[in-house]
Formats: sequence, structure tokens, C-alpha cells
Amino acid sequence: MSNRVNTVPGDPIQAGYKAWLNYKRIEPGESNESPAAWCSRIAVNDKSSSVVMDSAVSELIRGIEAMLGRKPVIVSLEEAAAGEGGYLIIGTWDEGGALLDRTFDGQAHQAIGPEGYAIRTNRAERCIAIGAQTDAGVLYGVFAFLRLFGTGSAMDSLDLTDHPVNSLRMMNQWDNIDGSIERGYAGKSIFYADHEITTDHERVRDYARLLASTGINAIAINNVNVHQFETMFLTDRYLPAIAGLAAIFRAYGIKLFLSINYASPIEIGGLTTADPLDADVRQWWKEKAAEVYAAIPDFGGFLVKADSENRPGPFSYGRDHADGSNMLAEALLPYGGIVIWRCFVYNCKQDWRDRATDRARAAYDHFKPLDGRFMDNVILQVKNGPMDFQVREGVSPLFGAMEKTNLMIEFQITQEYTGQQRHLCYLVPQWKEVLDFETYAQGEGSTVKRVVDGSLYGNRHSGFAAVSNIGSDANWTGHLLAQANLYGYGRLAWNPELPAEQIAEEWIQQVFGACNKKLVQTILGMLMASWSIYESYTSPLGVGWMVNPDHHYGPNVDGYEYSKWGTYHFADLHGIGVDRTMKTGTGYTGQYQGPNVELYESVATCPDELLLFFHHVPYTHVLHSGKTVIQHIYDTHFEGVERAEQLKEAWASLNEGMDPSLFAQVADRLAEQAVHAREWRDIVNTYFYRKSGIPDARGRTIY
Ligand code: GCV
Repeated sequence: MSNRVNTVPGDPIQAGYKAWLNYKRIEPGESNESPAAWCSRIAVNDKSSSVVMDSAVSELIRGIEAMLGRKPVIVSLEEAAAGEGGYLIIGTWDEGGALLDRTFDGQAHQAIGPEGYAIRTNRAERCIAIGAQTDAGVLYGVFAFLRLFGTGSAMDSLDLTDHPVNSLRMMNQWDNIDGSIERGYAGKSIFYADHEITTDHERVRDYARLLASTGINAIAINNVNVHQFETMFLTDRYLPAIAGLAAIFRAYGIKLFLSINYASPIEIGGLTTADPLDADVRQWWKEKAAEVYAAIPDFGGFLVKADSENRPGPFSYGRDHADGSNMLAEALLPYGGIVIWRCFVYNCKQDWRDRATDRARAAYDHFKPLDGRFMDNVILQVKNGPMDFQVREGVSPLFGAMEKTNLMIEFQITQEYTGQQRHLCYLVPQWKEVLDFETYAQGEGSTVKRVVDGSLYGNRHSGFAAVSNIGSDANWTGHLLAQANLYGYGRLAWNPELPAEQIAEEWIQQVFGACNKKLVQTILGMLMASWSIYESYTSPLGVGWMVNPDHHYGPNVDGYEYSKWGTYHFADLHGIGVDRTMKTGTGYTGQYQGPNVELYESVATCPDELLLFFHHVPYTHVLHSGKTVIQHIYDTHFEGVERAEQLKEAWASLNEGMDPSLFAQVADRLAEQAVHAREWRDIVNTYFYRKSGIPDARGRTIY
């Protein structure tokens, strides 16, 4: 280890900081034709001069300068046309750009919508044009152009239009004002320290740049668990500094939201109640909204965790989630603000002896009866699964079930249950499985992604949210390769049809360079295998958990078995799994629709990977794979360790030709993962051998 640090040239501390906006130098001959021919001059069609357009221009200059080693000059349209050689032109159609109009036909104008863009090489006019309806569209177009440039696209024949499928593409920070981050695995908060809001705006701006480059357009900057000091974010004590953060994000087309404490009227308002039907409470929130909008005119709205895991909410007053959220929505309505109300609501004080109560049922049971009662500026935020971001669980049956309610999906980029950024786990394939899930809500084709993009029920508001995985670590995400999850989330929120491989490859090429094909293919293989590897040595067949309580890192099969959290596997000497059937179990399968009900209800048709999520079966039960459950557990755990070793070896093969500081940081994490996978294997295998008394058919060592 010390040897390695001594031999690292360059600045190891900074390695990875630029992430996918690294803009590696393109050497002459690397590209299909000289990009310099098109990129030495930029004409900007921007008469109204907005902060977003300023960002677009500065990003374009920055990216081109880094990749070509020469700063492009800004010229007027006339100068550009009169001068020698090609040039870039960027702008919105409305700014009267005749050249943009000549380059793009009316169809392109219409098709791309408010946040889309068009990019086209216009050989006749010797320019590459990036056009959009809005400044935000231009910014996205600029980032897309730089991505194409950096990943080796031919500049002389660009012709594309693109627009986001989801209107809300949001990041949720679980950062606290003391500088800690709930479930953060990459250092401290970049927003807060010691009960103050940061003055290091540079770092926040770089985060905004990273987010905008993937298409993110909203951020909630504080933890959904809102404690004493964060409750005061709505007061003069913090609001001016928050307005400063909002300005940074605004320049990158990102709206700022705040998580709020439902009991704010009591805690900072001096009222005796937070009852949503109380006239004083309603008035208090209206005045609060006015104050917030006076400070931040384009404020996005409130994100709310209420009546969940001991947070206050409308239940205390005998009211429901519709009463609670509508009261806030009414206060925000005059300003166009929205309320994002989380559906992660369940009984966290359950008795483990009680097998009838099923945490998986809770969100649906709470919210389905309220369908149709929410105001139009309320969006329900639903976690991808009914439990809590496990390596494998069913898809939440709320998707498709709420015909008359705005809904958005919540993913977790931070790897709370998937290795905490010490293990490699590329999550985009998992998210895609969820998005492609067929709900059958309106017959075939009613996929989760169509619920979430609003097209299934014609919702006004909908989209994606995810819990961020960044912190103050130089490379943002602790594990350098975990950056692919942050990047991938934004790209997927923009377009859920993008293949997981394509997203991974884009990220690799932008971080490490596009020309070393072996390197690109090796890292791609590692990322694509990583979810399955992590799953194989942790909890089996969808049963979940088996982690140490509280911090959730590392194996502890019974860690949550006799607790109040509703997260059980029910393993005994005969078998394992949770019976969620209607016939003999908790009835959860009945929350699904169409053929899914029978698919999951029947042990014969239930997919192997979710068998223990839906059924309690004997260890000798034979899976579709032909293996018994117990042999599957043994085999996957032995294989998982071997595959974790292979990840380490694959990375080691890249030693030559890679920036040593990038190489070293990942090598360290993969070494830890390999050791830790062994711990998982031995604890899980030993546990089930001792419970079942059934030996491994292949006679391998179990303790
Ligand atoms: C922010 C899980 C996590 C909590 C998190 C909660 C939530 O329970 O362990 O840290 O709290 O989910 O999503 O609200």
C-alpha cells in the first residue's frame, strides 16, 4: 500500500474529481476528422442573455478547450460566417436565428419539446448547430455534443434530436446541517458543516454541472428526516444562504426543493398544532410559502416524509395523507410549487411474533384508498420496491394502482443495502428491470416506466427521484466506479429506454478515454456483472436483509429477525421465506394486477429470483433452475466469492496504461470486496447448514 502511494504520479487526491466531465485530450488522428475544424469558433445566438445560456457557453468552451488544447473564441454570427473554416452555433429558435432555422426544419422545432435539443452538422453553411426551444434545452444540447465529441462520434455528419421522457428528474440529498449524510458513503456533506450552509460554492457548482450534464432538473438539498436545525431552513436564519445555493443550481437548469418537517408550525411557528385542517396552520403555511418564494422565486416545492419512521404527520390529528399533502399543496399553488409526498409509510414498531402484519403491504394499503383525493400539484414518491432498496425485491404494486394520482419513482443511488460503495454494484440493470416491469394496470404495455413518465394515466406531474451517492470525497462517490450509478441514474431518468451497457460505456469512455478498447470492454464487463455478483454472495432469492442492524453493512443473517422493523426471513430447520400469498400468507400478492397475481401466488410459477420474497418453502424445494433452495444458496455463495476475485483480477489487468491514482483507488476497494464477500459466504452458508443440517452436495468447506 505505501509503495503504491509513493509511486503515484500526478495528484492522487484529485483523481476522479472531474468524473465524466473529465474531457480527456483528443490526440490528432484519434478522431474521424479534425474536430478543431468545427470547434475553434463559437457563435452564440443569445440576445436575452440568461444564466443558463451563460452556463451553456462556458461549458462548451471548457469542454472544447480541454479536449483540443485550444480555447475556442466567441464570435458574432456575421464574423463566423465571414471567416475561414467551420464553427459552432448555439441558441434558441426564438432568438431569431435564421441560420438555426435553415439548419433545422419546423418538425425538429416541435418534436423536441421544452427541454429537448437538436444537433446538426450543416455542411453547406460550414457549421455545427445546437438548437433548442429553451436555454435549458441548449445546455442539454451542449452537454450531449461534448459527450459525442469525447466518445468519438464523427463531427461531419451529426444529425440528431433528443428530449427527456420524464419531466421531473430529481436528486434527493439526505444531507444534514451538521455535515453528516444519512446513508452517505463518500465523506461528509458538500452542502453543510457545523450547522451552517457551505460557502464553498465551487464544489456545489461542480456538482450542479455533473447533474445537469446527465439531465437532472431538480434537487431536494436536505434529508427527508428533517431535524431541529433543518426545520429552520424555512426561516431567515438559513433562507438567504439557501437562496445562494438555489442560484447555483438555477444556472444549470435545476430547481431547488426543500424537505420539510411536518410539525414546523409547532417547532418554528409557535402554534400548538400542525393539524392540516386547522385554519391557523393553513394560514401559517401560506405565509411561509410567500416568504420562501420571496427569497427563491423559482423554488420547486416541498419534499415530505410524514408519519413514517417516527416523523410527524397528519395521523396525529386523525387526518390522512391527502389532508396533509393538500394543505401544503394549497400553500404552494399560487407560485406553481409542488408537494412531493413520500409513500414510504409502514409500521416500524411491529412485533416479530406477529406474522400477519406485512411491511410489504403497507404503502399500498395506506395510499390506494386515497386515489383521486390528491390535488394536482401533489406527487406521490414511491420507492421502487415495497420494502427498502434491497438487492432484490418485488416491484411496488402501487405503480399502476393509482389511476387518478400523480406518481414518481424513488431509487436509491447511494448503496445502503448494495455494498455501501465499498463493493461494486452497478445498479442501472436493476433499475431497468423495475422500469420495464409490466403492471397490467391498463392491459399489456402498462409498464412502470409509463406510469412514471405520466403517459399511462396522462398525469401532469411525474418522474424520477433518487437518493444521491455523493459526498466530499475527491472522487465524489468513494468508490470511483460508483460514479457510473450517479451518471446512469440521470441518463435513465432522461430516457429509460437507454440500454444499461450503453450508459456504462459512455461513462467509462468519458472518465478513462475512448481509445483503449480493452480497458473499456473490461470495465464494462465488470460493471455489467457486478449486481449479480453482489446478489450471489448476499441474501438469497429475494428474501433480503440479513445485514447488521443500524448501519446495514455486512452479513448478519438474524440481524433483523427478532426486531420491530418488519423485515424477516423466517428461516427454521425446515425452510425459509415469507409467505405473502393470498391463500396462506399475508395476501400481498393480491395487490398486483392481471397475470402478476397468479404468477407470484403460485409457487410453481414464481420466478426463482423472487421465490423467498413471496413464499416460505422447504430447503429441499426444487427451483426452476433444477437446484434445491439449499444447494442454490451454497452454490451462489461459493461462486460469488470466485466472481468477486475475478473482478479484482480483471482490474489488475488494466494496471498498465491507466492513470495510477485512478487504478489504485479501485484496486483497494475491490480487494476489500473480495475479502468481505468471503465473510458473507461463510456466515450465510454456515447459518443455513446449521439450520438445515443438509450438507453441500459438492462437499466444500462450510463451518
Ligand atoms: C432517510 C430507510 C433508511 C433510512 C431512510 C429511510 C427513508 O429506512 O435506512 O435511513 O431515512 O429508509 O427512506 O426514509
